[in-house]
Amino acid sequence: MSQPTARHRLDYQASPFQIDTLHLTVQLEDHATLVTAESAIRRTQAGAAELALVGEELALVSVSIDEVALSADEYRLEEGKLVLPMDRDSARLTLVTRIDPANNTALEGLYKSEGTFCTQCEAEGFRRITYFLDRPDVLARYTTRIEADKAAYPYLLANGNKVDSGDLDGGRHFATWVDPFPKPSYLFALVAGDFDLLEDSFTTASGRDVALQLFVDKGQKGRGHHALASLKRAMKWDEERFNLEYDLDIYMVVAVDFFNMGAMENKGLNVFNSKCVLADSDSATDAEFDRIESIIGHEYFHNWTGNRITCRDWFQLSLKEGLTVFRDQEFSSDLGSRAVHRIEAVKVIRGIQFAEDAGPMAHPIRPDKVIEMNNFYTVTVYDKGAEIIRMMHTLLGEQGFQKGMALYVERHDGQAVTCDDFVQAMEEASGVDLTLFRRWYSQSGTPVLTVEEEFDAEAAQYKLHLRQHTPATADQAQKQPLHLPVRLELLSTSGQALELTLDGQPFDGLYSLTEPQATLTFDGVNAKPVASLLQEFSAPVKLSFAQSEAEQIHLMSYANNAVARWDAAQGILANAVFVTLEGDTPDSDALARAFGQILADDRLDAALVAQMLTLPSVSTLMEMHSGCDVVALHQARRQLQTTLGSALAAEMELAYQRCVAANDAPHRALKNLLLEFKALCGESERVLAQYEQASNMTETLGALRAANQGLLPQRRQMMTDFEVKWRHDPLVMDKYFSQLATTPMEVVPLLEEINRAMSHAAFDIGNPNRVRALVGAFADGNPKAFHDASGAGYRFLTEQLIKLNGINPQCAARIITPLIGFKQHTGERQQQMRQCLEQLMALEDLSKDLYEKVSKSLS
Ligand code: 7MF
Ligand code: ZN
Repeated sequence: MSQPTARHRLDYQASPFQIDTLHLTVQLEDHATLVTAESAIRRTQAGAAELALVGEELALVSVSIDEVALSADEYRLEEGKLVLPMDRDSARLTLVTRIDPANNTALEGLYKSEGTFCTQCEAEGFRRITYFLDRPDVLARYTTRIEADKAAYPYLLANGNKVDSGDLDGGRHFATWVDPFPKPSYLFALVAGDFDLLEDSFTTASGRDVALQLFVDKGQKGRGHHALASLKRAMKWDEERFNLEYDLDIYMVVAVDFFNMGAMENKGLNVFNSKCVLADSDSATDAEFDRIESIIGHEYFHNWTGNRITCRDWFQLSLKEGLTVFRDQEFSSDLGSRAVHRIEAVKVIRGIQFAEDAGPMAHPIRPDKVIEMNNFYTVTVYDKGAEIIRMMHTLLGEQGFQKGMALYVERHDGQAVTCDDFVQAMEEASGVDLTLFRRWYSQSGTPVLTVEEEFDAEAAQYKLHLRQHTPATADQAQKQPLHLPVRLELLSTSGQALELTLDGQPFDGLYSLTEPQATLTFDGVNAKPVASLLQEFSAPVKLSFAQSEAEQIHLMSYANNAVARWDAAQGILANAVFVTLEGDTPDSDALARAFGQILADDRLDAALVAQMLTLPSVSTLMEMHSGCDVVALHQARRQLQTTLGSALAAEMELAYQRCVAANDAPHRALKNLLLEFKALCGESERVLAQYEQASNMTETLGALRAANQGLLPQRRQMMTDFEVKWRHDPLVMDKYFSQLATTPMEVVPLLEEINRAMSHAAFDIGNPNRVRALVGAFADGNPKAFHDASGAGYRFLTEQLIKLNGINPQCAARIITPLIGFKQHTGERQQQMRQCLEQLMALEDLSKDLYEKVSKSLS
């Protein structure tokens, strides 16, 4: 096979032709689905005489232009392309292609999931349905006629409104759908199957009624109510906060079992991974309920930020994704705890995105060079992208930001645009200069903000010296200074926030750093204050600021901002882990006093207390001290948990009892965290009792996790009980698989158990949820076994990747992540990991998806 080639952002060229309408007829059959595509072609570039359409895995049946059939010597079929003569200003093109949905294990294009036909077209899956201008700047009006067996597929769905339906010969039937809004091909969707249907309706602010329909597997109706209620909340919120209203008469959501991603925002017809919609309290945790609400919101919010206004090219992906993640985060924060949601977002950036910046796949939120687009649906594009939007929100304020949004929507509705068009609208509407800010779109890497303080008691002056520096990344050697909004607060020794005067002006707490360095001079400061810097994580940077433990404890108690208090707690805990790693003992009395006070304070939000007491993840800690021994780090983290658990045993017991009494989601979060501390201290009776008395999945899973993490004697009995109860429910079995895969056992016996699980009736290597629950959780969530010095964990992952390469390359490319970051590990491990990567590199049929990641990591 020829080596895959990269595409470059700067090579963008407008399409010489547009397609204004597309009439699709899809005659569904398992192995021989016929797709007839009639396009209205319009020439947009004088002199263009050939039309090049892209297509993959298609059998071409016939071609005609303006009703005249073309013979095979009148067109060219090249690798992935169909080139047609088109020396005319407009034409009707009719293509017939044949596809094989039942053998489509890649789950891109049209495929069969259990008994359901469904599609996934983002980013470049539409080209597996027909030859087309499969690029987001080609916007067409779609009409879709679906034909299928009526008994097996009573529901035939596509984008827009249903305009016709009826019976056909041979037990078949049809439905025709018209989508009035021009859209790019990646938003096309088609579903055919048999479902339980949940229905509701929503009246928009302007008084239009929208029919809401949720299609789920037969028997799953009871698990759909939360998603439908979430959808109505999302629709209302977008009207209130963003003044954006839904635009069609119907909004459909379909849950499917085989899906590569979480969900997809197809116009009027969202397709969801069933694990991201279905929930009841018996089978889903509180965290999953929250996640469903946010994903339902995310896909709904795309209707404006993504669908009505879309991306010009795929390098602009963050235009819709960064913005829509920002919007779903705000939705969750307005409806629930703002501090806890902010903390969750910060953890993703520090634990996952910083690692991506430090690894071989580093890229700016607007990438410059792509081999396989599917590899760029990353935490950088999504979550760092959302941080970039959030910084604009910080700089412009809510009012300025909303003015910018209004201008963006008014100016670009119905268009395919660039990230720069968005920034331009924000800048014009608010009058805030974003010239320098734009660098966030083109520069990769994590800036380090180094701060030194200086206090002059005599002059009553306090100074902060700020310096920014971005280390080189794999993709970019040279870095420039960025525009960093730095939110800060100075606390007095008694814990009061100081009224600040900066350079003679009243200071509101937000400083814009635009230079490589700057000094902030605060006057009238009589005693050395304690600085709380980068409050709310006001910029996605690493902060380097030497503070004593006493100062951090001061912040943890007195900072006015809850995220800042959490951040101080995390700093204390991270230091204590590193002290333990060095073989020293942290001052457990001081820790116990500080955290004991938090545990005892029943006025605090229990979910926030849980966040404060959660030790930074191993990946977050690795990002703080790259190159350290990951297994030793994991052990040190464990040791500190045990130390805290025994030092605070009495306080934890009291808090646990309070949580039992309160019995709501925030208290369940804290209760499960406390149970894990107890398990690590060997309190096995308590764990078993919670398992046996559990009245919802949150409590059950909390107990199961505690038992497994603490390797308690009861763990096997509990796991077996769980398996017997849920063996016929694959979504719940995913929790079982993940618990097993993340158990901190020795690698050899663990891999035996994992291999046995792979032949469990509920396991299916063709289902991405199962693969992620078992193989992904092992590689990503079990540092002890995965990184075992023998290399057995790496070799197991490699075996699975070789299988998945031929089944579902996108799924393979997702779970390879822990392997390609090998350069952050110790020498011995690097050797073992490199060997595995070389073995993959030598595969004859290595997919583009894996090739891009493996080749980058080895170079
Ligand atoms: C919330 O972005 C945040 C991110 C692409 C598929 C959903 O709407 C999407 C799709 C991937 C990774 C993450 C998310 C999505 C996709 C996602 C979902 C909910 N356009 Br790949
Ligand atoms: Zn999205």
